[in-house]
Amino acid sequence: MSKSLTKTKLIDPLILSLLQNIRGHRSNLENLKCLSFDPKLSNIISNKEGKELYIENEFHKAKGFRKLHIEVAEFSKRLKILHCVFFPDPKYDIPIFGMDLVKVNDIVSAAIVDLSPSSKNQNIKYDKLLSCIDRSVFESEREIPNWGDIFSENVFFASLINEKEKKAFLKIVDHYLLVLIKLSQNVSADYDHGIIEERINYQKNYCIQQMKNEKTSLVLLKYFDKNWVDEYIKKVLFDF
Ligand code: BLA
Repeated sequence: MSKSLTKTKLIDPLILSLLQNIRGHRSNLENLKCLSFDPKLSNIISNKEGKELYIENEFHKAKGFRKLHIEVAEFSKRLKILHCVFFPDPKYDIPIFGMDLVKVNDIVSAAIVDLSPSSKNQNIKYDKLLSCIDRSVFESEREIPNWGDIFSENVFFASLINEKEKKAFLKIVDHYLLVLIKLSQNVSADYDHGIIEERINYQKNYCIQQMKNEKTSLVLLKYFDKNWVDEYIKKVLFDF
């Protein structure tokens, strides 16, 4: 049996806490099912010296969500990543949950979480639930790059330096997920083609913009050839 990063002690404690939290919320979704995916993509391992690589992917769907993706990755034993996007089913008025945590050695250089708009006339009701979070403990909030116009006004993006900040980030992720799960439990499917089409286009645009983040591809290109990376980004991370 292959060794699993998330089932051994190898995993970073902050990433493990986030992962457990996300999985806990995911388990509250109605009609949760595994998505069938190429098994070659669920566990990607290389032990080449200096180029060690470990990627674990989980793919599910649920009522209101076409794809719930969690990825845990470790590159060359020093770069650790937790990536998660919950893509809503376009029939439902549910925002896109996205988070990314990038840890280089012991520093969390990037911690980002958002419930991003999935249409123009999004359920405005969730704005207030997010804007009330306390950001006062964070010393290094970061500026969203240009491609990040897909994120909501309540996107959170910072480097995490101390334990207090790491705990506070965990709480923010927990809160955003709680809001997401509640929203998804109170919403029913729409059948208006115009609305559904608009939501599809929003998800396309979300993916197109995420693909402009060269930092994702630059890491992968150190371990895989360009074709593989392009396919992985288009089909696994940001498909539409
Ligand atoms: C930044 N993403 C990064 C960085 C790396 C990765 C190395 C630079 C860290 C830094 O700026 O401090 C790499 N992220 C990856 C890789 C994967 C990954 C290899 O997920 C997966 C295999 N990125 C996302 C999602 C969001 C996101 C879902 O995948 C947000 C919801 C955001 N990542 C994001 C942002 C930055 C980033 C905003 C900073 C980019 C910048 O400042 O230029």
